[in-house]
Amino acid sequence: MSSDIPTPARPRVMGIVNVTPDSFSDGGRHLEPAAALGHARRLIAEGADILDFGAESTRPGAGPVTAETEIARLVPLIEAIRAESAVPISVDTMKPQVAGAAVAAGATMWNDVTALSHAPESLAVAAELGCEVVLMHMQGEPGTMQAEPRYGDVVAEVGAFLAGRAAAAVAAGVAREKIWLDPGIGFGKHMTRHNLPLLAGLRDIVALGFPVLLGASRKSFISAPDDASRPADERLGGSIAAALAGAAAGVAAVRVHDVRETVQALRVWTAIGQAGRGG
Ligand code: HH2
Repeated sequence: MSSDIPTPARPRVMGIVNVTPDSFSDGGRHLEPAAALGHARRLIAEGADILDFGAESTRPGAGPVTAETEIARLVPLIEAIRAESAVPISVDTMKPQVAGAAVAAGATMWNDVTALSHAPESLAVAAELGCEVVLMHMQGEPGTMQAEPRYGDVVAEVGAFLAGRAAAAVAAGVAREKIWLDPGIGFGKHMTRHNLPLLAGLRDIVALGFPVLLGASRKSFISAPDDASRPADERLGGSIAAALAGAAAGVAAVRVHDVRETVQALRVWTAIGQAGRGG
């Protein structure tokens, strides 16, 4: 017996490949090019639908990285994966030069935590590249954003910001169907007062009419309702809980470190949604 309840398709799973010496969640384990390539291959084998390569950490206090360094870390990896797999590749960078080099190497998505506002030419470069773009919300700057984040209504304010950046991107010539939105969990958000309401209010962000990417994996808000002493790589349960909250709200993709476990959770969630009454 089939269910009458419409079941949303499961969100796609974006696997994170950090090529940084100081990423908050995996401590730069993948800085070595060979290690990063091996990690990317493993995430593909585990069922990643998209890979997100980043070479600059946004962790508070992380040192700046030049465009040349980012390009030198990213391009060989993107080329190597492109040569052996058709998996869509995203590049996590705020620098238009890096996005351009990554797209030339085979990336098809520019994931920008500054929502194309870091450089004056970011919007025009995104239009020119013609790739998909992720516009993420952040309050403040990476180095200081967690000092004292303030909102009246966090869901409404993040939604208004994202709608404004999407309009700016369209005005600059980015095709509407290439635009993704991301509420930016942990980016200038109080652990519980802002991150949890944003996760609870994701439907309002989805209702803006663009695919939504949710990045909650291993973030520190997970330790607030749990054991605050747990390090980032012991937050799998909370990461999956957040991914399922995203799935229920209709997000299009989740950005995660633990691909195999997240794919399994989403498959089971989808199967439960599709199950009939039984018997
Ligand atoms: N979070 C991080 C980095 N990039 N991009 C999007 N679109 N959404 C996110 O939530 C997001 C992101 C931070 O996570 P991680 O890559 O694990 O750490 P680091 O910034 O230290 O590289």
